[in-house]
Formats: sequence, C-alpha cells, structure tokens
Amino acid sequence: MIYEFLYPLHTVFSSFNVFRYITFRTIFASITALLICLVLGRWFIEKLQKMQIDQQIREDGPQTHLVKKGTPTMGGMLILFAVTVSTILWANLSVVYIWLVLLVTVGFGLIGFLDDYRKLAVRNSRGVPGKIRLAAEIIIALFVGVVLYFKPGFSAQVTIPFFKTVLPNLGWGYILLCVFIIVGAANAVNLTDGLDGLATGPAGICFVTYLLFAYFAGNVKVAHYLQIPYVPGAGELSVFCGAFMGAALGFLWFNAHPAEIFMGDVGSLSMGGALGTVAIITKQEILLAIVGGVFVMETFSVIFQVGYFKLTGGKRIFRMAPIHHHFELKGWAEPKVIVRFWIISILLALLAISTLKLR
Ligand code: 57M
Repeated sequence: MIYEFLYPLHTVFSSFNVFRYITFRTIFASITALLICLVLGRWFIEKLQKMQIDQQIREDGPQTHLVKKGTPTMGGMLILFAVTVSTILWANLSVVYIWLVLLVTVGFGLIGFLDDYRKLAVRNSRGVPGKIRLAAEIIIALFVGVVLYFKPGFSAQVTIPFFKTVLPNLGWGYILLCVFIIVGAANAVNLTDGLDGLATGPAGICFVTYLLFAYFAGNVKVAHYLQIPYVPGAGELSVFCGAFMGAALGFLWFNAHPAEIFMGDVGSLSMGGALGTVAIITKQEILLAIVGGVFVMETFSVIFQVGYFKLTGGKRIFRMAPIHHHFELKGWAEPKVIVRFWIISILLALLAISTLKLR
C-alpha cells in the first residue's frame, strides 16, 4: 500500500524513490511484523488467558509436558495479523503472487483456527475431522495450482536441486505437485510444532532462505547469472518472506522456552502452507525438502513409526514419534532438542543456498 501511495510521490519528494526498492521494503516489512508481535504480544497473551484459550496437554505424552498445562494457545492469530498487515503495507499489491500467498496464509490459518476452536469449545475433542480438514486444504492448494498453471509466463517445469539442465515439464501434473507441496508443508510444520519454538525457529530460517531465492528469481540479471528460472514479480515475495520472518521472530520472543504461548494449528498450518506456496512460486519447489529438512525429518519419523507399529503389531522404531519426543524421552532437556534442531535447520539452509553454485 505504501508502495502504491508513496512511491508515485517521488517526483515531488525524491527521497520517496526508496519505496521502489524491494530490499528496502523487505527490511521494513520484517521490522513492522516483528514490532507488531513484540508490542501486541503481552496484551494478546493476557487476552487469551482471560478467555481461557489454553492448551490441553495429552497425558500419554512425555511427563515433562504436564507443567505446560494452562499455556495459552492460538498465538498464530497474532502471527497472521502481523504478516498480513505488514505485507499489505509494504508489498506491491499489483503482483498476483502476493494475493495467492496471502490467500493460502489466511485460508490455512482459518482451517487451523476452526480446528483449534473446536478443540477448545468441546474439551478433549480432536478438532475438525481429519478428512474435512484435509479436503479444505486440498481445495485451497488446488486453486493456487490451477491459477499458477494457467498464468501466462509461469512454467510447469520443476527445478531439480544440483542439476542445472534437468527441468522436467510436468504439464497438468504440476497442479498435483502444488497440492502435494502446499498441503504437505502445512502438515509437516504442524507435526513439528510440539516443543517451544521448535517450529517457529526453523520456519523463520526457511523464510529467510526463500527471501533470498525470491529476490534472485525476480531479478532478471541475477536469475540469468545464477542460471535459475526467472519469475517476473517473484521478487515481491521477498517482502512477504521478510514479514513472515519478522513475525516468527517476534512470536519466538514469547514462544521461546519456557513458552508463554503456543501458536496452535492456526499458526502452524498457515506457516507451512505459506512456505510451500513461496517454494512453488520461486520455482524452487523440490529445494523445500532441503530447506525445510527438519520438517521432513519429523514427518518421516511419524510415517516410519506408524508403519512399523502396524507391520509389527506394536513395535516401535523411536521411543515416541514425532522424533523430538524420542530425544526428550532419551533424557535430553527440551531446550537442547530445540536448539540442536535449529542448528540442523541453519545447516540445511546453507546447503540449500549452496545449490546455486553446486550444480
Ligand atoms: C500436533 N502438537 C502438540 C499447540 C501447537 C499422527 C501423530 C503422530 C500426530 C501427532 C500430532 O498430533 N501432531 C500434531 C502436535 C501440542 O501442541 C499444540 O498443537 C499445536 C500445533 N499443531 O501450537 O497448540 C503439544 O505440543 C507441545 N508444544 C510445546 N511447545 C510449543 O511451542 O511444548 C507445542 C508447541 C502441546 C505442548 O505439549 O500440548 C502435540 O504433541 O499434541 N501426534 C503426536 O505427536 C503424538 N504422538 C504419538 O501418538 N506417537 C505414537 C505413534 C505410533 C503415532 C508413538 O510414537 O507411539 C504425541 N503427542 C503428544 N504427546 N502431545 C504423543 C504424546
């Protein structure tokens, strides 16, 4: 909005030229979202406490989690607010990608909100039935896939990390890939969100990484130099990624161990969905498996655990899935598991960035 209203005034005030630059707007989008979370965080936590929006703690989980009883949840609403306001303020709203990514963020947030709300309104309920939740997620992701597929200039080719010249064109299969990535990312982040800051930290790291990829993909010179697909308009997603990174940091201020607030499904689903969408639009779809490797690892730990459990009639690979519970039950202190997963996440982000040259 600032871009639309203030940049045209650069003919009168030459300093307003600065609003043209994606780098400048990305920095200020990050700061805006960060400050919104920091300033409103305490008030928001108190509001949730007054409304008794607090987390039910499962009794079959690690016993160390029982002290978390009463922690307010649904903090993802604050993240959503910060990201949306900041993106609308700082991004160029004539770029359709911004609206697509906001649609997924808010749409997946709404699904998560209804799920959280049902769990709270009907205590001990399992929330929105899994099939309905999945169907709603697929519908939103399908819409995004179809819009992108038919968008002139947007290619159905997939970038394969480490291979410069291998760019398979999936045709309409690209739409299915979009659905798989967006829905998969949303649920992977959701599964990971089981320790203080465990999802927030790596998600912030993923958004910084994709902030760079969006900037590179949207700049014709840099894209050609790096030999990555050029996506006109994708640079604006840097502003969005900056906003999400800022919101994640601002939320982490309160979500850091010992957490004063959890994000709830409203936060985890929207964060993951947004990440998947950004990966698709920047045409670094498969790279998300590396950048978001922590989320992938958590998801596979559940798939393997459940599969093995069923095959063997009750035997387990891990002490408990998702894998963060395994380390907790091995006796690692919660902050140790969290910080080590962050370190892995940073390492994976660096590896992902290195694919720009390692090809
Ligand atoms: C939700 N959420 C937390 C909070 C957060 C298929 C199955 C493996 C699914 C999985 C599952 O339900 N995962 C998704 C994970 C919950 O947090 C809430 O949920 C939101 C995210 N969706 O924002 O609102 C609890 O996580 C802890 N937490 C923190 N700090 C945070 O910042 O400590 C969350 C955020 C909170 C809090 O304790 O209450 C969750 O775990 O419920 N299911 C599981 O993860 C279960 N695993 C399991 O049953 N494994 C089995 C196999 C055979 C499937 C096994 O290994 O034997 C575990 N979940 C829990 N306890 N809580 C089992 C033990």
